[in-house]
Amino acid sequence: MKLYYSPGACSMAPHIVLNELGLPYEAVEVDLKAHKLVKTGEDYYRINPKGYVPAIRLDDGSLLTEVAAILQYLADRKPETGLLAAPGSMERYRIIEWLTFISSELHKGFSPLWNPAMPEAGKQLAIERLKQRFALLDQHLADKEFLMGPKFTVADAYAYTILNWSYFHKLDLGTYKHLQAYMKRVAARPSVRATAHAEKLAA
Ligand SMILES: N[C@@H](CCC(=O)N[C@@H](CS)C(=O)NCC(=O)O)C(=O)O
Repeated sequence: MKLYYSPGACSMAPHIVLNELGLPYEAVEVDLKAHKLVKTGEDYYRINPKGYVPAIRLDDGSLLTEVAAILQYLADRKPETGLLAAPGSMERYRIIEWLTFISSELHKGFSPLWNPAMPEAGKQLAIERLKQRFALLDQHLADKEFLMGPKFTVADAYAYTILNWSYFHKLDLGTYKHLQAYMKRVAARPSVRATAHAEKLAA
């Protein structure tokens, strides 16, 4: 299996999950400005017409895209790890509920902050909206170790990856004590440390 990624991008979520699962994979770095593979200069649009990461090349040669779909595919390779609940269970729908929230409310909520053409007022509106989501997460995590309770799941890999962008954009998580503690807890996991190291994000 191949994972197409860019350091610190949303592709970090499947990268963390691959390390959690201990599945064999090759990580292929994409230059997102040039839309080319860093090592070979190959045109990334020829690999993934969407042009964005993550994408995974499966052993049958097919390509799977979209973070939420990739995370579910990966976790289903090793159901015994509990990174995702059994198909048809209510727990699984709860995890999908989180994946959808993270994708549409957090991941895409950050988009205006990455856009250099976005006026400052637009960025401020996006920040206000994100802060509402942070407050909700903070409340949820007040009595939980992870989003689903005591167990780390694919939703945590995705949430951590996206919330990590707060530091880059200098959004202070200090007022969200439970969320801040959660970020530290997830960052300390061997899979997350290994991913940060592999993506050359670790100090
Ligand atoms: N809907 C996609 C969005 C992926 C996405 O936003 N990828 C960003 C990095 S976090 C990217 O590659 N942007 C570069 C581009 O769109 O050209 C998903 O959920 O996987």
